[in-house]
Amino acid sequence: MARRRRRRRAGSGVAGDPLVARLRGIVGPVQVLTDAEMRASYETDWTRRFGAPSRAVVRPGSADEVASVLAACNEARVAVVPQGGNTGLVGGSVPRGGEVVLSTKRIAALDEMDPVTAQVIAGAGMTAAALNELASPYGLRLGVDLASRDSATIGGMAATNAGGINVLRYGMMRAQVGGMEVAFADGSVVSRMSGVGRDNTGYDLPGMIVGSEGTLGVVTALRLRLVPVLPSRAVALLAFDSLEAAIGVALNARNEVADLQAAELFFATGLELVLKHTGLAAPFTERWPFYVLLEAASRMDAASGLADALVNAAGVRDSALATEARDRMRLWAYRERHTESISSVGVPHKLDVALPLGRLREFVERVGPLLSDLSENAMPILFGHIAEGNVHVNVLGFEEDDERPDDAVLRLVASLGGSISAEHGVGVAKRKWLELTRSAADIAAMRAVKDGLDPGWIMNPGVILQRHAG
Ligand code: FAD
Ligand code: 2HG
Ligand code: ZN
Repeated sequence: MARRRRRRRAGSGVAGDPLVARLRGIVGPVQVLTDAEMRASYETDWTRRFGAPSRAVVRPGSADEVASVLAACNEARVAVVPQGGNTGLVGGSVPRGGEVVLSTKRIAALDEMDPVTAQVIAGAGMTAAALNELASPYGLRLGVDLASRDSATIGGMAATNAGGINVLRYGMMRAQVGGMEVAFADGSVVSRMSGVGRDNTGYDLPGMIVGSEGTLGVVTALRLRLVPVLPSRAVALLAFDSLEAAIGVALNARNEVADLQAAELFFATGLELVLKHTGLAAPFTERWPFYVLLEAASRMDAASGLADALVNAAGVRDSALATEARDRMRLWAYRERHTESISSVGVPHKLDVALPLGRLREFVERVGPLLSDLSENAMPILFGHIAEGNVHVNVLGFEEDDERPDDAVLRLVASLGGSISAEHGVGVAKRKWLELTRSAADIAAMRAVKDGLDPGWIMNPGVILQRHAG
């Protein structure tokens, strides 16, 4: 399943490829990339674990062009991999070999900004950071925030139902989507963009496209609900020597800090890698095994609510509180720079899982020994969004193709009643383990949807589902 990138020579056979000629006719010759060097960045994923050569990379500039590209590929029965910012972490945004990559990067225009309803309409290829920059003069921003904000597109975030750091306050991407335009494999385009507050006319197609990871259609535009930019922000970093205390304080904060918008957990192993990679000074004079980061935001004085709630928090061994932007960013860096720091030392197996809150501690305590039993080189690094029990288990020390760590961790998660796919998606990385938490009837229903909307299985085949089971 996981594969090392094997590059072949540029555009072999492309000169006479009738599909490539047709795609050039649709989007213009410059927007169809066949040269290996030009295609390279579209063919390897962020983790460096997934990717293979594509047939071509096509960069349409409008929904109509997307629809025509899909219709052409459908007729030719050539698979299409939709791609936004290519920051996905489960191998769903890059080819497995020979597909057409459909990049949405050129479909990134702002269509409408409505400060009265606090909604925006924009092209699917707009990045989260660009959207926030456009919304900021109106005192608004996207309710989902994540460390990949500069590259991740709103289309990709909808396609993966992205979560990030503010889910406990604003929900995941599905909660932000107020309307959607989507192109299907047969070249049809469905637009549900009215923004009417109550509309239950039939099936919720946009709701189903959210989280479908490019397997049902290509999102071309979105109407998104925005949230206010809250000017007063405070971040607390807390150190613990007991996991139970760390989890307890973080979960209590959800009830006790009215303006809480983030609650994150990380561990000494991850912090050490971050310090080494970034050169940041350690947050405290002493090293502690467990760290919780809390952020509150409000119109006025977020700090006092946070500080009051923490005054009697049990088991806190050291703490830092920051209100100025530079200080807040420094505390956040200890948490947000985990992903790049891990990547700087190897290619990890990334297992984005969620546990029922009551089983979180048991999971954290069992997962390390479980991996050590598999290999003495196992190096698990855990961190995540603790309010929803979302743990990012990154495992170093195993070959890329060795599925044992994935299998062991996902089985443990399932046995504890958790989810094997919390916010990054299933992609190709976890497809094999779908049955752990989805029944045969459930998978059959998903297949029926896939068969109905994409009968030729050209939309990102192999992501979430394999055409022929197994
Ligand atoms: P891509 O990576 O290009 O694609 C992801 C999937 O969506 C693929 O299956 C692709 O086929 C499909 N897709 C993309 N665009 C479309 C479209 N327009 N229509 C249909 N399908 C499409 N994720 C989180 O949820 N929370 C986090 O906190 C978080 N933090 C991250 C931090 C870092 C440093 C990195 C590198 C990644 C992080 N991610 C996080 C993962 C990633 O950023 C998200 O999954 C993001 O939503 C992907 O957006 P993208 O535009 O890069 O999509
Ligand atoms: C985060 O929360 C992202 O920082 C990335 O979801 C997680 O690298 C990871 O495993
Ligand atoms: Zn995350």
